[in-house]
Amino acid sequence: MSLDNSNIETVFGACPHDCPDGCAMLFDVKDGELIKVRGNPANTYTTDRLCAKLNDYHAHHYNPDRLLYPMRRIGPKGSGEFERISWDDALSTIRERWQSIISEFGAEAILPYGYAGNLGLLNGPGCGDALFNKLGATTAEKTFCVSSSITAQIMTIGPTLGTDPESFVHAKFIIVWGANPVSTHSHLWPFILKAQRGGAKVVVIDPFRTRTAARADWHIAPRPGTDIVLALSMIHTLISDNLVDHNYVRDYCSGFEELAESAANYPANKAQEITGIAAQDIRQLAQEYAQTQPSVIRVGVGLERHQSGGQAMRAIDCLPALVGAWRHVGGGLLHMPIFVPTRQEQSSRPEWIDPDTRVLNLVQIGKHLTEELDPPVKALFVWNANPLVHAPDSNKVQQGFEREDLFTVVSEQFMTDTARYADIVLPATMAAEQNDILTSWGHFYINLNQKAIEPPGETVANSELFRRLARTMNLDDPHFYRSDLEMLRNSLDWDSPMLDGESFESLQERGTIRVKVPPADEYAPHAEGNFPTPTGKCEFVSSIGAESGFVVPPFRQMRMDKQNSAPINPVPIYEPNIECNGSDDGAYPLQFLSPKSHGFLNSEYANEAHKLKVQGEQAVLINPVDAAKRGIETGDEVKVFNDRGTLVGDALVSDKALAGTIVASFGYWTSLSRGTGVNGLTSSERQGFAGTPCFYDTAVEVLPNQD
Ligand SMILES: Nc1nc2c(c(=O)[nH]1)N[C@H]1C(S)=C(S)[C@@H](COP(=O)(O)OP(=O)(O)OC[C@H]3O[C@@H](n4cnc5c(=O)[nH]c(N)nc54)[C@H](O)[C@@H]3O)O[C@H]1N2
Ligand SMILES: Nc1nc2c(c(=O)[nH]1)N[C@H]1C(S)=C(S)[C@@H](COP(=O)(O)OP(=O)(O)OC[C@H]3O[C@@H](n4cnc5c(=O)[nH]c(N)nc54)[C@H](O)[C@@H]3O)O[C@H]1N2
Ligand SMILES: [Mo]
Repeated sequence: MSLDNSNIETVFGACPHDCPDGCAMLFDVKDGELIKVRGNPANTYTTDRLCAKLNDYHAHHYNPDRLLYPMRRIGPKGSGEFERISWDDALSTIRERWQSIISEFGAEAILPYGYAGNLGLLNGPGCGDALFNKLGATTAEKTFCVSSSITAQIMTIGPTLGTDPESFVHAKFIIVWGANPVSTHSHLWPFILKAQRGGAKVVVIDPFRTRTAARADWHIAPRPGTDIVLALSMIHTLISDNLVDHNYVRDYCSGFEELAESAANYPANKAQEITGIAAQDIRQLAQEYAQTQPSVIRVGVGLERHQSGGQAMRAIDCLPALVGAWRHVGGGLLHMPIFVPTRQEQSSRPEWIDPDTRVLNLVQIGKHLTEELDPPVKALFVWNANPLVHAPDSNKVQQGFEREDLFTVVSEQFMTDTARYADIVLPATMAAEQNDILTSWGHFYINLNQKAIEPPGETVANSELFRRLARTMNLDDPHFYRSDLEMLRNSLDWDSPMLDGESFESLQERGTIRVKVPPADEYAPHAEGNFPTPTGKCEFVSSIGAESGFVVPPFRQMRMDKQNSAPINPVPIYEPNIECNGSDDGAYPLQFLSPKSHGFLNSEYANEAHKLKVQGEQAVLINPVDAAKRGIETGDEVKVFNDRGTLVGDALVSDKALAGTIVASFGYWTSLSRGTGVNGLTSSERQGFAGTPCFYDTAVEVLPNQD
């Protein structure tokens, strides 16, 4: 902590949001008040700049709508009518209800619902799991995000950090594939821009002309869900045009023949029919990608939200090895450099789970709450999550939350759509009011977050929340009673070579540390193979995951039900979308995409007037061809609907949306909307491999709203 002459104390902060940028921050405090939040320039990736959402983050802490006290529901579920109660009252109610549910239905009738509203090692996704593991509650799978793409990566190139985002400046050909960094991880963009200004060609592959696509040298807009065909066709061109780095493939890869066979199904003409991209463009893309080294690919999560999204990732993961891009600094692929040495057992304790314990995937929460289950879910505990906005088929989710016999507790900062359905609401702190360590899923740094101000009202950090709950439930394992400091010290494996020379003390001193890999200007992690797969090779034919259909990523208690998951084809193959399969004669001829907004962070900030003003009301982007057919003009109020639900928004007629698709941003709250949020339309039925929901395989119709 440093003190300067203006009486401003500055401590280290770390952005807790679920975002690949994971910014290192500085909290400025004066007279006990957080007066400013800044980027910490010591982090050369996230720098002193914060994103549009966080640049007034101090004010977010003082939002008058924050929940400050425990509350009990007094009106009907969903009404938002609550009365203040004490923590003791809240905790004893929870104990009584849980105990009676356990004695009548068994502990599996309790379902924990924690997700990624906070990514900290103390307060993040897994932080409550140990308590529920100990109670014998149902185990929750959480496969909302990156589950299939990270599984694909582990199956192909292994749990590698991949290309350092800071070395993108050395690339000469950059493909941004199914990602929108200008909006969703804006600290990558300056590195791409620097490369572009130095002559690199930037290609964006996205059905929607995003802010990122608009800045690209070449925007390629495939039909959603067909990236696997595009990638396999590129591979076919690489092979037929003799652009493969055969020495690299011979020395460091396996399964070339099988991959070549799968790719041979998609010569450019055939791929054109499926993807909608001209055959000539597909060939040119493959040729330039191979011949312009270093070439690098940034993959996002957009393309995994389809039936063959995971397999598309597998095929894309093969590309840099095929052209030898890994040989170069700035070449290769960046997806999720999450493989820093955290000690997961500090939060969740998988060894406490009885192998027979029921596993439910939270993606299907609506189904679990409304259909018959044995035992039924009688108690839900929600933290770090807003399922009524983020989970698919949200009308069904709401129906489940309306159940009078369901005892729901929600720990929240705001009265979200979900909190409105709680029986008990517990108030949660924000970043500057708590301690944590943050790793990132977009860069190579670890950031310390120091408590800067006193928590308002009776808010508590998740770490303290679960201490209180453990005490309430009379659990005696010391795991539950560690102090924040003890947890902070132990949340990383300081003996790992990746943290060589660093310690908790050095993190406290500098606030941000880089894992011990060579500097970005020298780092070429797979110049000589060394892929952390079982064979040490880039596995075009995967040796893992194929049978069980899943790989447990080394973070988040994600996929558990080995038995219930479909086997994964070990060679990338194409499976067409199920709902949006190209026939446009049905009642719902359009494909509905609901990517991230520019102005919100998932559903966070969507309740703040000034953020809403910047982001704008829910817009519905529609291609001029589709708009003309329906007599829709920009500014018209339209309804987008299918059998599951109806979203109401303002039409924006634009060729940014590919013909045949509708684009509406994710994040808006149903309680503040004219219809539902985007997930009123999506289905929870179909999941790609490793459980990823097919959010974007959603068929809809759009019409002027006359209701
Ligand atoms: N501003 C902002 N930033 C965020 C978030 C936010 O809500 N707002 N959320 C955070 C979170 S949780 C995440 S996971 C990341 C996600 O960040 P991104 O990886 O950028 O993910 P999305 O916006 O979901 O999708 C990216 C793009 O994929 C495109 N897409 C959809 N279908 C396909 C397809 O079939 N093929 C291809 N090639 N592209 C397709 C969409 O049109 C979209 O533009 O962003 C994080 N950062
Ligand atoms: N249609 C569609 N659906 C999507 C997506 C999409 O692109 N389209 N994206 C998906 C993706 S990638 C993701 S990651 C999920 C995101 O889903 P979530 O991770 O659930 O994200 P949010 O909806 O922002 O909800 C996080 C909640 O946690 C609360 N919170 C934050 N910090 C704390 C804390 O310290 N303690 C407690 N108790 N609460 C806290 C916030 O106030 C917020 O209400 O949504 C998924 N759903
Ligand atoms: Mo996400």
